[in-house]
Amino acid sequence: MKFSILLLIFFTDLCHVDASSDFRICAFNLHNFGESKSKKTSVMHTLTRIIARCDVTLLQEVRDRKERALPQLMELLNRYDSERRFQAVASRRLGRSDSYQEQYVFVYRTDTATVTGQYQSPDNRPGDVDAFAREPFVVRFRAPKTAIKEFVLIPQHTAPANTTKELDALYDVLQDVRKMWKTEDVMLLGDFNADCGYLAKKNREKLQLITDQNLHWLIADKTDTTVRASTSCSYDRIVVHGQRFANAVVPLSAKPFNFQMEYHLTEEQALEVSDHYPVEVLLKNAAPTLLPSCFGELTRETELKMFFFFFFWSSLVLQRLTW
Ligand SMILES: [Ca+2]
Ligand SMILES: [Ca+2]
Repeated sequence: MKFSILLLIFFTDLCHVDASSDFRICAFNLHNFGESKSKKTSVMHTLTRIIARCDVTLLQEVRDRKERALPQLMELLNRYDSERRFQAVASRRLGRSDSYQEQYVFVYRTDTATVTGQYQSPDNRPGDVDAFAREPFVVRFRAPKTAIKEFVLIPQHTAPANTTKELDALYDVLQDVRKMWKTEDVMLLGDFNADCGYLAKKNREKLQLITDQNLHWLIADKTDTTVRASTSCSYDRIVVHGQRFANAVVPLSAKPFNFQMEYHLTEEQALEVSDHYPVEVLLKNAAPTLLPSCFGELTRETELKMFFFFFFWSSLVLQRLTW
């Protein structure tokens, strides 16, 4: 009997219960990220440290006209921690004029997430054509170790002067995406400029993105997402759709990441990185599995059957051996 218990311990240890940390989703407005930032070693180092904390990071305000800054950032990320590999999926350059364009970029850890779909919102809804300055570049991720397994991220960096209109149109994009991919598990995230002078109180009450009870705003109003001590605005937001997704979120984990404080920077040094804090949220891990690394993904029922099968046979073998 002792031997069979040892054997059992051996198997459970070999196929260890995965105790990896929660899955972190981040959204960061990099404030004019391009060539000049990429030349500042300390800025690139801080960016690398911030992004390496996250399983998926939405980067906004990637300007990078010469397309060198982002590859450089990816190289630094992949050198930072040899255990973690990162890849990026980027939108095309978006904007109403040739002189000012931005890209949405999702950077993700290849061992915890894979891209299973992408969709550039065309911004051509009848009666509301060209609602967005930077129409959402929607990406679906599969993350098998999370409780939700697969989810869609809709990014948005609104044009401050047009916040209300763009947030209204964002609600329509959410409905389109739900229908197109037949999923309820959608998160909207980014610099919505949803505070201070850009979103009047009277307009909030009209926005379905705010009033719809199926939408959970995880970064509360009055949360300061700005680096400057002189401003306190809740511009950057994370919103999840549906109860299932809300239940998959670690309670109270959504917050800005104050990298200035965390990395002991002066306000001036922090502002060189960005005038925004990243915002982040944790997703719960999937229910622990008994034999994941040996047999891939199995149902709970199959796992239990296999578990007791090993236990039974190891006892039997032991009995034979000890006779
Ligand atoms: Ca547009
Ligand atoms: Ca502030």
